[in-house]
Amino acid sequence: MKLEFSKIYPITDTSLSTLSLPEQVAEMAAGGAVLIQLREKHASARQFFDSARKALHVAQANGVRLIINDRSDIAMALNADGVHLGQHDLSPVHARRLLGEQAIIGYSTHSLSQAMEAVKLPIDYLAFGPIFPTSTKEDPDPVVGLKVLADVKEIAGTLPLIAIGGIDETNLAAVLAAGADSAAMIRTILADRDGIEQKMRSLLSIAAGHQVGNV
Ligand code: 3NM
Repeated sequence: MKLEFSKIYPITDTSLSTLSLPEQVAEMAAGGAVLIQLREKHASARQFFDSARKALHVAQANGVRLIINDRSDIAMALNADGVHLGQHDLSPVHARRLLGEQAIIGYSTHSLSQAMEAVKLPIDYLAFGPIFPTSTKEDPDPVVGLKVLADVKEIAGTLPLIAIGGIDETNLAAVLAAGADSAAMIRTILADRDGIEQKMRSLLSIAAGHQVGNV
């Protein structure tokens, strides 16, 4: 499989951290991240491209794969590892056409019906959320909860399932127990400017302690 998932999928955010994108990537990589998503909702395309290019150098120097949020064009121009698409972005079919077979394409879904449609698309992982309330995303979809996450696991089958939205140390084990292959997180990881590396390590160790059927 072209995509090896860690149980923790960190996402950058320059509105929640005073660190730059390359600095956030460096900290996340130091803490053990293997796949990082660059999410930048307010920068212009050119600003995002410039900081993403620096972040990609940091990621490559650390053997980490980098996914660009929303922007297939920026992912393509940078030759990044892939793109993460929302329901209003270019569709996975067209992103695949642009980026090619090797690119990692992730896709956000927020309901059972969206998940059922998503599994027919040329994607490498399915994201589902928000599992819990989140203040990080502007205008989030309704909270879906752990029970529906478990239902989506059935729909996803062997397609990696990433849970997102309000996940932290207190609920991570329950999210993995419900069937998520990985938990994507923003605020929990970035909250303490000086503690990103340490937070990554502690989340990875909580995730490593989790065993299916033993929660
Ligand atoms: N997407 P935090 S929830 C970016 O439901 C994003 O698809 C969501 O941030 C979805 O870990 C969300 O700080 C925000 O809650 C996740």
